[in-house]
Amino acid sequence: MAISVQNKIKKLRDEIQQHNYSYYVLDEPAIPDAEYDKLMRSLQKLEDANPKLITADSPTQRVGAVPLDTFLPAKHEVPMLSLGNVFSAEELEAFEIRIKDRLKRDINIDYTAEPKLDGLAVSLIYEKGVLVRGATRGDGLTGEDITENIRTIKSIPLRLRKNKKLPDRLEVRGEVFMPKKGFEKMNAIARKKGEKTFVNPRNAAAGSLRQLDPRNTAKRPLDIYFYSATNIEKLTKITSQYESLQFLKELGLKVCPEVALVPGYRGCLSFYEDILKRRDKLDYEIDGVVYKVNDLVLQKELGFVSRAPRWAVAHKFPAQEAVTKVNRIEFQVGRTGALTPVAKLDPVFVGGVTVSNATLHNMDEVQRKDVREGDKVIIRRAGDVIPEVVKTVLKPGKQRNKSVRAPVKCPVCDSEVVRIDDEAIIRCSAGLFCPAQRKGAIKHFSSRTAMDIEGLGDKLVDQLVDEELISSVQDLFNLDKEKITALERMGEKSATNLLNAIEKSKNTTFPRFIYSLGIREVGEATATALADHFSDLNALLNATNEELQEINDVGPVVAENITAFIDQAHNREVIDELINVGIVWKKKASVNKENNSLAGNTYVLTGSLEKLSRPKATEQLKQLGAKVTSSVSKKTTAVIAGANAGSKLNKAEALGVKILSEKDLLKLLKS
Ligand code: I6G
Repeated sequence: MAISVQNKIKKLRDEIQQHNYSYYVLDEPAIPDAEYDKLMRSLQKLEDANPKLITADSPTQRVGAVPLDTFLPAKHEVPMLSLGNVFSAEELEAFEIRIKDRLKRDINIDYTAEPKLDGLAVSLIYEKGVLVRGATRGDGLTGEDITENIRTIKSIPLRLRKNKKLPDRLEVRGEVFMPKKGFEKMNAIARKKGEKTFVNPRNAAAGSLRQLDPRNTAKRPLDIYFYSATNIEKLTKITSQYESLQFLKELGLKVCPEVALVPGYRGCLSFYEDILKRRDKLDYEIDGVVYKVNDLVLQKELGFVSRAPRWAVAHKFPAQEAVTKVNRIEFQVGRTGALTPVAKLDPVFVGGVTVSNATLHNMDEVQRKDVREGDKVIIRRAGDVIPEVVKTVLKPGKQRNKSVRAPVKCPVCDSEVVRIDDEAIIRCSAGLFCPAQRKGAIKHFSSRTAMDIEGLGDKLVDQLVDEELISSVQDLFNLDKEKITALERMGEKSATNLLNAIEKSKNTTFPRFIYSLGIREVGEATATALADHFSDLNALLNATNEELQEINDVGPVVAENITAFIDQAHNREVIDELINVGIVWKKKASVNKENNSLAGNTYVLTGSLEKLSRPKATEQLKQLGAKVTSSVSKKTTAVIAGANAGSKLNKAEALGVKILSEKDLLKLLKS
């Protein structure tokens, strides 16, 4: 019997919902995007032909076509409270002492720990598994009904997955945010169109959720992590916070993958330190960590104080923005000759360090933000990223200096400055004649991810170039020990160490060598792709533009950069000299023949390794034929976990993937 249209539609919806779950919650897409789009198109076609069968929870029905006049008030059945804050380890310890005092017993307390997202808190209500309302927090008692906008966020299920514990009515809470990558892409497009940009992802998320026309919200790259279900212990047999988060996941609601269960306030502190270190690598902005007593019975016993739970606290990161004065605007010349405007500031303490320089990126940014010498500005420091000027804060009527003009001569070598038509960047035209570009090229060449010359830091490169001991990368291999020893802050021992490190670097790999040449837009991944494609250096040096473009990672611009580089006689000479001084690497074919013992195995590295850096471990595993990836799945052979391993280790445990220590890794590499 032919299946009815109704059944076909149901089957397609179930299938799409299952793929959404795999993609958003498990982070393990089961099919390619094109296949998913095909399913969506089939469903859309069937619904177009049978409009009576359309239901509000169909995946085709995310975006309503009618703009609202206003947002209606949405009363919260259970108030959306705020969280208390702590700013130091001492305050956190005091938080735990308060809890134990209140409980009148000295027991070990476990906490859930999760990043505190810098987004917008929302409350969603599901009735019989179907999303019926989405609301903002508002004043905690009443928010705004933003159901239509919430429905457009693809990672929010319109219908929950079937579950025996699912109550008829369930309220869940979470934080809507805009991933950093999406934010940057959206701002880049707005900039290109001459439209207004958002200052930060939080403002962008808030602005996007407050669109009266849901079709606008649908265009914004919003996402969500859920962090609680209201009154869950009354409705289910769940007894802990951690279990409740697992329950949310079972229902198809996305939970931050970094969530961990940690013992005592000391466990909280190591979680905090680890996340703080990795903060910039996360694709979402966070401003701290939230800890919650894991045991729901203890939570109940602790209760609330002035609209905040006694059993939870936010441990905030140090401030990341500060106001200061721009004393001067200078132009720094980089490795590729690009002139970057840099604001020289009155030193200011921000994000845990004192900052006296902030980048203005390029002249377009200087003009757009209209930053002038003498202005008060907000500067922002996002972890290890170079601090940047966000915007000016001007006093009305205050006299200002003239606008900054782009220099016409290179501030380092006085050569002409050029601007390529469609680039925002201005460049010094002198190439390696310019000492700043020479220094940049040498710093790049010796960096950890390139030739990895230990001990040759930026300051020493500056010194060596300024003292005219070197003027190009190949000069590093002919350095004179006596001359190095005579440099300021150098001794015989440091000079010997440096020369040994330079000697050691001669044994390298083909990808590192390619990367170290500093060809524009050839990063580590492209260098590896080039090394995989070409049998040896000669093959690469004789490659045509067309052949280069056959490589996965190489588009027309990169291919053009590579051919322009290898066509220059000067660059050929440098490469010849580097080979002549003895730089070598193992040939690909012989590596495979010699030892390919890990072929077919896939490893994930997480946490910090003591004996080997992560890039080195990756390289050595690859040399033995293994694949090294960044995400854990059932297909992963083993996860190698160093100190402070976080979510990847948790995921490996959950999936039953083998876990190896650094010691195991070293054994594996030796064998
Ligand atoms: O504002 C919040 C952000 C994150 C929270 C919160 C949270 O948990 C991860 N949890 C609670 C209980 C509250 N606010 C009130």
